[in-house]
Amino acid sequence: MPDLRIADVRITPIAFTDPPLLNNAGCHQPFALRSIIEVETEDGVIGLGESYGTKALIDAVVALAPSLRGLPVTDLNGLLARARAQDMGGITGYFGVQALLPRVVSAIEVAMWDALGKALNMRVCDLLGGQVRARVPFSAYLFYKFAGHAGQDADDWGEVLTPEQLVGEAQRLVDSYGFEAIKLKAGILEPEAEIAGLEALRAAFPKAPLRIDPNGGWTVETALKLLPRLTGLVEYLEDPTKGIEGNARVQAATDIPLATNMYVVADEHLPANMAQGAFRVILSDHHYWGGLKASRDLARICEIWGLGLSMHSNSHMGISLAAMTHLAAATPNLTYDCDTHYPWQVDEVIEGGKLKIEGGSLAVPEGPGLGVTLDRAQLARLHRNYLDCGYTRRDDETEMQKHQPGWSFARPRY
Ligand code: GKR
Ligand code: MG
Repeated sequence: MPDLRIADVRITPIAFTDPPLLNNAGCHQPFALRSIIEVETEDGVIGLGESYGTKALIDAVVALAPSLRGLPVTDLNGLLARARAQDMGGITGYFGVQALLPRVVSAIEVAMWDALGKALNMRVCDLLGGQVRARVPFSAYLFYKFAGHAGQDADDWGEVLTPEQLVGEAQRLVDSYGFEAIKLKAGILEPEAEIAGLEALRAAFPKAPLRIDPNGGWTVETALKLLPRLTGLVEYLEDPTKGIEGNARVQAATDIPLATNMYVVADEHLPANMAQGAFRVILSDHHYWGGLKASRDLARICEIWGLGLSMHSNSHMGISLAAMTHLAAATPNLTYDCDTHYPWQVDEVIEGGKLKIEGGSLAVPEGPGLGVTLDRAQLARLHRNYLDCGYTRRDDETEMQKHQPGWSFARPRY
């Protein structure tokens, strides 16, 4: 029997290049932050995890690490208890103040699963209950974007601000990865202009399931006004307005399912969501729901309550994609193609380079655990980026002001 006790937990912040993608909070910075977590067992098996690169999360993982020594990698309750014993508080992020605890637990929990799988020569999707699909479908994730970062040349995607440019971006993503569903990140332009973008996508891709996500950037009134144009156009409407109450008003006025990765993001939001009939689809994310086990539990809750289920994404590397894929492969009631920012990233931290999304889906990586291993040279390079760029958190608002002086964050905006 292998020695499954934790000998060491390490976290390495990294920064990788990111294009000037737009969203309701502003513009992506030239580098996106992330962290790579390693859980090493007494036998020297190393499990991998990937999480946010925000300094507050890194500090919390570093503070928790010593208390995890000696804990078996199977002891998820022990992990939770030790995390609860720390005073973690919250971090201010893209969705407002977010609890740190489930994020810290998740960062380490994924690496514990990977270590267990590698120690037992079993895949994480098998440990999570068994593989129910060979490949996991992902959607094309469209962003409006500037041609280049402030003061820099245009990147090879160029500017995307018009319906024609949007169709061009979609075509490139569909041609390169075979995506079927298409998601549009909205909440940037005037809402009518964004719906015109969606209509252009419909004309260009008559069969593609479409979604639009203004990140709570519309008022209830705006969302209600747009519903007739969205009906029959989108498979779901993602976070059209702010809060459970506001979205419940929108959901009451339409048969289009409302989806969220912003307002039902923790156990305590579920009762209010069900009582008020707000969101019908949960876009789960193991990075903040408390890990892979908690996400499997969430899937069961969605099944019981008749909620649809899919996956949210942020800018990420291959360890996160592998974890999302194992989780989705072991989740029977995945009802929509998952989101991923992955095509927007050129850097990679795993051996062998980028995982290959083909035909709109990704096969579960082969091999034990998550099926991925660290490329230490890339880890060192991306860690150097982190040190050099000097960022300690994501700041889309300041970045946007470099392109449009005087711009300020507003939610709702329209
Ligand atoms: O990367 O700009 C972005 C996205 O807006 C991201 O921050 C969101 O978390 O993908 C996200 C979403 O679906 O809301
Ligand atoms: Mg969203």
